[in-house]
Amino acid sequence: QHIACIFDLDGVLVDTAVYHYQAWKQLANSLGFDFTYAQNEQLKGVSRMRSLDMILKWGGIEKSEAEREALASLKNSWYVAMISKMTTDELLPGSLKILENLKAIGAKIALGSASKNSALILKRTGLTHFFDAIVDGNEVTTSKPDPEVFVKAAELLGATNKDCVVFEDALAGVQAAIAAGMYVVGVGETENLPGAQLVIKDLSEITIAELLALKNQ
Ligand code: B16
Ligand code: MG
Repeated sequence: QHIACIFDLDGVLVDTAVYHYQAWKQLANSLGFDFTYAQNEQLKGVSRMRSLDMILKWGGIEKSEAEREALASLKNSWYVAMISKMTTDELLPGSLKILENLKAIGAKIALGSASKNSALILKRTGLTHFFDAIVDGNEVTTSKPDPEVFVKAAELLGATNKDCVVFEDALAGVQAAIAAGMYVVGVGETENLPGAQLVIKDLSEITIAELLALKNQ
């Protein structure tokens, strides 16, 4: 099958958003402020340093470059402590099944994530072996909505961009996939993911047959 699938990690395959939220909240609280659930939504798919900059702005706080590096490391140490205890129970609905079914038809599978912690998360949740290529925050210089992460993933898979289907829960990720000329399946709410060819609530809502039809239309 001439189909290659590129999966975002947080919010598509695994439920790590709650841990990012807890760790950022703890950091903001330690600096004497808080942020809302709606603000937290804006952090999805956004890199660690950009997330920190947004949070500091919400708190009306300015920090030097060195202080920002230290704060980002502190947040990450709390986050890593949390994800180190993750289990396969934290896979989102349909993740395992779609990966198994794609493997069964010989489709190529890549990860395209902004996270620098993807290796640990994949290991803890037992997903590592499904991936023919892994591109995450350690490999890219420009973050989503720049298409770099998905373009690199396609290159590693030996697939042309138009043969790739990207699964994304963040608007920046949907925009990145469109910029790469790929098909996008949004995971979440339609109103949050304009531009996606199809939006599903979670991966249990799509079959391989539907996926092939989407790509061939
Ligand atoms: P880390 P994704 C993104 O992962 C998350 O959605 C975002 O909340 C996080 O800030 C970013 O990874 C960086 O993560 O701090 O672990 O490097 O959705 O692109 O898989
Ligand atoms: Mg995501």
